[in-house]
Amino acid sequence: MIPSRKKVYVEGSRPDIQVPFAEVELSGGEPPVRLYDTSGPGSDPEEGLPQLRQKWIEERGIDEKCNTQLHYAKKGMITPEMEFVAIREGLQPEFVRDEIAAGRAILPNNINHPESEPMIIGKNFLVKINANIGTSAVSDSIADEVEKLTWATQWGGDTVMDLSTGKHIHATREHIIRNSAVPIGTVPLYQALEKVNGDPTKLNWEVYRETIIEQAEQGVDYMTVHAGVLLSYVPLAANRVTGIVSRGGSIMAAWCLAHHEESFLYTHYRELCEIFAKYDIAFSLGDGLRPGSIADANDEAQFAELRTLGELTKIAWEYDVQVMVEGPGHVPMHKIKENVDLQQEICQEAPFYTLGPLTTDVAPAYDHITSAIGAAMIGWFGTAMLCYVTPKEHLGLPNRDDVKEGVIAYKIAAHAADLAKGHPKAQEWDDALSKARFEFRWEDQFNLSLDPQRAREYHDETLPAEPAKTAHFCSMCGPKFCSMKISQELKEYAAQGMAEKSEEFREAGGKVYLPVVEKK
Ligand code: IRN
Ligand code: FE2
Repeated sequence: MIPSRKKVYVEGSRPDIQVPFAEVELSGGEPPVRLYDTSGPGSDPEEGLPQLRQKWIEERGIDEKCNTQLHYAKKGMITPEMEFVAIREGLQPEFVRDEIAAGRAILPNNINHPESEPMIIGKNFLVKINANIGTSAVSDSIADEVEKLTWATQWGGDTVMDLSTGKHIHATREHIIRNSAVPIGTVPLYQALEKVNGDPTKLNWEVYRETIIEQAEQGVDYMTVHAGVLLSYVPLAANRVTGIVSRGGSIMAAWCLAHHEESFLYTHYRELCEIFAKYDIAFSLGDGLRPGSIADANDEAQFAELRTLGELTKIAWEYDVQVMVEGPGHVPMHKIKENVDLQQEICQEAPFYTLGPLTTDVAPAYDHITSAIGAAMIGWFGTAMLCYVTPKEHLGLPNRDDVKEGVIAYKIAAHAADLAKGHPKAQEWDDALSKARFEFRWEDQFNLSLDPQRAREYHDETLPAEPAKTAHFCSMCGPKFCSMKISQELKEYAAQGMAEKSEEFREAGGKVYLPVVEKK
């Protein structure tokens, strides 16, 4: 939890539905503001979190075949999980149920991850963000990854994907899941590849299936499955500037070419649906042929795969399995809208989950910015979740600072989209901060911001003294040129009667800027 915020809980229709919010206390008689809170209750990494949902899961009873929220929603049931997200989003439980039943939203939570606090991904809810973490062959420390999880959710990550490769994959994931109050996603293909010593041609359905079950048992909530990379699509990417940039996509393309066979993910897809239904794992249908450069955006390879993802979405629904669809990548601004519109049409409004997109290729080291621009746009157009990009994208594995930069950049994008979409709760937050700014309640302004710590630090860099926290100016314009100060005085004039005051104003020489009162 960000210091200066207090965790409060709102109780649902039963005492064990306790929905967390981050409350910001304000001065000047203003009511406190309650913000959506992803930080979780906090845990001892060795012990893990309490099992919040265990009772709800047991009460329903575990069915041999299907335990999904989609299944319950279709039957007209409002589960405690659905009520939880309704309170979280400030919406009616019946609306939540209906959106899930229609496939327009997913509530990802594996029955083996009872520690998770329910959340929802869908275009009619707050736009969510995902943060990727994970060890690689050149950097692996379990403690570091658990710490990154806590860090990413503290700053607002709604879900976290563990993309670990290299050693200790199983143990790293176990620690992450047991300590995670947010849904955890993975790309099981990465671990399957480790099991065949990194040679994609040695992969097969059996190894993949075994990996899926191993991760399902641990409690992975959603899995990226690159089942749309078909043998016949691989040549479509041959003439691209950057070919296939998706890790999963390139692994499957290599397998298809080596065997000259249809992808085993595609041919065994129905078996996957059966497994996912049992654990309530959601599909995140991978975009293995997403564009990896501005030049390749919206090309035939990308849209051919999207059509297959539409077909796979419908099959998942036959099994009552929840599904979202992954999207690009690198896309210039004028080609972004087409991506959402097509995905929504082809996949019958299943939630879209995109990686950025990056709106230009020329700013390595700043790709959290190039991509947050695209993310804000695509979120506004109806994308439900945005996968963050850190400043290290294309350059290296992100460290703790990069994770924070990425999360904050994406919180900005998601919130900007929420405002543009008119989400009722979004603007309350802006209004509270704007008012604090206008009234020079500096502490309130810091505390309400996405990154209170940095806001305060930047302010204090030039005006560290305590009185500056109530001063009616900052060092940007100084006391003489502060527009907010001047407008406040204009407001006072207005209150006193415009006509009289404008007379006074003219008499005083008509100067907009007020003289500085020199200290003696
Ligand atoms: C999201 C949307 N499109 C891709 N992503 C994420 O990118 C995906 O969920 C995963 O976390 C990451 C890497 O995927 P590839 O490169 O294996 O496709
Ligand atoms: Fe890229």
